[in-house]
Amino acid sequence: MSVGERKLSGGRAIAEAARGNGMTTLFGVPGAQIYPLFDALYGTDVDLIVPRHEQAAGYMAMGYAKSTGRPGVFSVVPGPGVLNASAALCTAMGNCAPVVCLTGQVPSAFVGRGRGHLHELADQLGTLRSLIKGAWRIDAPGDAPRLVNEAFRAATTGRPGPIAVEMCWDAMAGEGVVPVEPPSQTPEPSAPDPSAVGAAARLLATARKPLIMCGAGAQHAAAEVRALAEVLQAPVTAFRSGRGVVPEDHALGVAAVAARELWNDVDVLLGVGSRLEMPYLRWGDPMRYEQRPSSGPKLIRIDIAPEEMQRFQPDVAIVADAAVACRELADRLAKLASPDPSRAENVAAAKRVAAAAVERIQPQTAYLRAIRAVLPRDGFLVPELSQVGFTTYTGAFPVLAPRTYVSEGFQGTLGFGFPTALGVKVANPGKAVVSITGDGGFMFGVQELATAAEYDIAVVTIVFNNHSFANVLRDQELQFGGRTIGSRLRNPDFQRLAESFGVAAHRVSTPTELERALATELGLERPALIEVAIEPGTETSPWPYIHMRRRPSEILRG
Ligand SMILES: Cc1ncc(C[n+]2csc(CCOP(=O)(O)OP(=O)(O)O)c2C)c(N)n1
Repeated sequence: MSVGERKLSGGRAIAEAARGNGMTTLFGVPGAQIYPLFDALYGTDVDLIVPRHEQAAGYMAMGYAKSTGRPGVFSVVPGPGVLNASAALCTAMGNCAPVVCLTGQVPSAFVGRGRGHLHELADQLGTLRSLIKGAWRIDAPGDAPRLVNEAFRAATTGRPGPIAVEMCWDAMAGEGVVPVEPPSQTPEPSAPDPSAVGAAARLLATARKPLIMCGAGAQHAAAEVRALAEVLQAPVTAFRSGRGVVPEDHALGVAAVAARELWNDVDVLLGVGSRLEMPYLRWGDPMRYEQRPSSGPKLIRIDIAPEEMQRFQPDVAIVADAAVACRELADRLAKLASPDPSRAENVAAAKRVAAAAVERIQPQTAYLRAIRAVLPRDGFLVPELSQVGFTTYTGAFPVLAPRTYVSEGFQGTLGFGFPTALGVKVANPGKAVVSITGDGGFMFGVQELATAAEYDIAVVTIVFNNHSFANVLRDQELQFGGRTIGSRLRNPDFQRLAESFGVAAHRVSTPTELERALATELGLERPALIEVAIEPGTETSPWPYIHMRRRPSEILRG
């Protein structure tokens, strides 16, 4: 062995390389093929959190990643472990979350033989590659530093996303000579094409009513987006993943309903790290695929992923990091821009319309206001597919800081919320974290009450219990002549259930009671569940204020 080389098991080589790349917490469920990886954590400074289902390991890693921008790492056994975590992996992919999955594989002699070895999948790498950003095998301990570095680099660069690495059972247990390799370095973002920046600046300089729409790709660029918005006096909006880049209580921060009120008059739309789902699918026709928007404002897009420019093809494409591109645009526009002086009043008026509109979505808006009243500005909210969760899309819950609204992304994965919130709290121990769920979605991950109690993860989970999959129930009542099927739920007693796990519990039935109980629990810093009793069928549909074909002011007029 030469200097610096050591003899290590495959599992230890992976663990050390992951630690070198910043892994301080591993979420995972052990099993035979990955024992050496878990053993390598014994006595180290890496915190191990073992959830009660592999899906939660994936969601916790996603919550960790989304709330910090740093990679979230989880480990599960191959085959069923990977498949149990696969909805979380798809969700992380849709959410552009830098997640690294460390898994095993059957013994090398059995790969591809179809012999039915423990946890065998016909093609685990192929399966994973069809779902996530990348997946590869580490054949020998000596390859681990390079290939684990590559996993962290790939997860975090370009458009972030999940990466999986697997190692065969014998290779992970066996020893090999492992070279010393420095951890991967984040490359400096490359400069955008100056001619594209110039073309965008020219369009924006003459725009009278520009709008900026952010996605996940803008979360690290809050200062730059805000500076650009102020130069242009352009309102900044987002649907889910880009919320909080400009706080929604800033004069230029507008959530979805206010943005829709402004939309018909927008002459230039600047998308920043966003798929632009809201204007073209939610406010347009979700069934019609358009490669190039056929109507609406001129479109400028800033995106790190060149392939994104082939989807909603823009008039000007800037393939670049959002922070770099926005800074360059703001510099150029500082002298060129001549914002419309009436824009500020225009935006304020749209916000007033939005406030009146969301007041109609009751009781959800009243409950969201109660949560906002006690959640600090930098506290996190993890919504969930539910009546109250959907209502957050409208702006009824203003998002006030980057990364503090951790949503499900386009997969719309019911059940993601509670376990994701646990990962957010692990990554942000000093911050308040609230998870809101329906009774249906909460039960997808109810077993994680044990994880919250065991590791003292002080998430406050608010379960809005309407004894139904309320959205499904409403759709069946409205669209299927009242033939409701499979949408009513008989639930456990949530208070007693939580208490049996050692989690504090409350039951409330008004927004004022919720505000009081939440304030108490946020002060106590302990895992807690608050059940909100909701009479089935009493929640106003939020959908008229999400899929808005018309201006909200027109919807309000009836
Ligand atoms: C993985 C997955 N399964 C099913 C759905 C379809 N779905 C969307 S919302 C919903 C009902 C959610 O019910 P609940 O969590 O009780 O919230 P509520 O709407 O009643 O407030 C269902 C079944 C989904 N989005 N994701």
